Amino acid sequence: MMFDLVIKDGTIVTASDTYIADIGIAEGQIAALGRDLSGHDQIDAGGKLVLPGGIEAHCHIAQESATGGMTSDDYRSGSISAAFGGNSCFVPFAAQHRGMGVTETLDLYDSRAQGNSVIDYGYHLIVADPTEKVLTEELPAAFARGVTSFKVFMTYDLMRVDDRQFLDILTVARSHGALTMVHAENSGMISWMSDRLVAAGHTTPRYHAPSHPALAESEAVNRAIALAKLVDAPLLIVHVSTPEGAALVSQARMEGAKIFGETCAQYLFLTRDDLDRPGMEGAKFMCSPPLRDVPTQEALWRHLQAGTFSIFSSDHAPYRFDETGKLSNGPTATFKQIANGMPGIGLRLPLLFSEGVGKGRITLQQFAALSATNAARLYGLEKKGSIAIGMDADIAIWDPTESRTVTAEDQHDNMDYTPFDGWRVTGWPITVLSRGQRVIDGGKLLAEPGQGQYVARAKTDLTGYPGHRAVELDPNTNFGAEIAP
Ligand code: DUC
Ligand code: ZN
Ligand code: ZN
Repeated sequence: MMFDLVIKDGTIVTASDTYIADIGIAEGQIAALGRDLSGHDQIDAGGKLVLPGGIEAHCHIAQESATGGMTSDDYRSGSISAAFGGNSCFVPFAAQHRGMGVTETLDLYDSRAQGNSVIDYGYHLIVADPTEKVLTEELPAAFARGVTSFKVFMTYDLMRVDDRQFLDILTVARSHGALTMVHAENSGMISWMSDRLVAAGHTTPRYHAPSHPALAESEAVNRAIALAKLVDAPLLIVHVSTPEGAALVSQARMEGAKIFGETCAQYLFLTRDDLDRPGMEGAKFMCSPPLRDVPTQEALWRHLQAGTFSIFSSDHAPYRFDETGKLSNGPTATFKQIANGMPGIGLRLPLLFSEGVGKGRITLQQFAALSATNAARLYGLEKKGSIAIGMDADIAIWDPTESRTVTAEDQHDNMDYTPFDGWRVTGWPITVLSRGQRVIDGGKLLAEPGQGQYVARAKTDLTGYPGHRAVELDPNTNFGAEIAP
């Protein structure tokens, strides 16, 4: 048989195996794995690593904040930067703000994404206004259109839900098989600390770090896990930045609760000392939760190695270092008035490869799992995340020996800086295919905007998670009250 495309002689890496074989691709899918395959088109991958295309599962693209600030990347520039960084699919957020409907929100993001993305995409829905209509009609409708993960915030006055609303969302999500995601920080601790710091004249970017104490994260992670356990709902704690938060995730997983964890590149590679750069430079390193310290980095690496974190993301939240972004409240704004977030969608995988695989911290299998496979399973991307017959031909070919020095220009995004400027990385994705089409090859973008398609996602795979049933919700032990979801 003649395939449309054959990738020849590459070293195929999946979350379980490494082996040399050819890949035959037909109609956008992997049709054969073998030797001496022939195709109308061919890529010689001898000496290269052939991995599942990366899935960037936490990024903010064409998204307004609650106060109106727009990210600098849209679906065109964001997807291009993601593709240059080895990704063939991404799942940005669609943010409901108060007063907006969920269907209206998803329609808006459809209009932003359609015709623009060069790689396949879906959305996580941010729920900031869980009205009765949202809970009973619109979240089920979102699920039906393939949006199967909902994020809530425990902090930010204009976004946060209270514990009771959080329980309602967890319960609706659970009843449909959706995954709830949470930004877990204690709101009162942060606003109390922030106000005291500013009142005492401590307003520069470095004070963003003490304004978000580690205890604010661990308190909220503990509470979020308790809420999820009460109703036996799956929950992913996003952007975990502290050893204490990670330990709580690990403990809940040991108990069999349906708890998942995510950490992000910046918490492994940067520290709060980066916030203490001259003038307003530190603003480039402001994200929430904030950067911590070197012992924290080491602890988070150990949790990554041990499997506490299923997901490793960039949390690409791009705001330029100018009046459209970080400096929109002027050059002397307090840390409270500066947009939170930093770019990194094009560097998540090169950094993890170089610092993780290259320095012997993780195996190639762990790299494949963290780049794509785990996200595909957790977020219901059934045709993605592995190299196997019948899967979409979403593939990244890496040269493990190519060394590069990171520059902002090389990110192909709409940003004017990268927090990783000057980093030296070894290992680079040289070819990226999406459904068998070349998106990136030889350092060039070959895909047209709009080539990426919306992917309706399925349920989270919870096989192997026994869960936790609170005795108070069990009719056998609550005097027969049938109130469980
Ligand atoms: N949460 C995110 O997930 N990203 C950027 C800022 C934030 O609060
Ligand atoms: Zn968040
Ligand atoms: Zn984020």
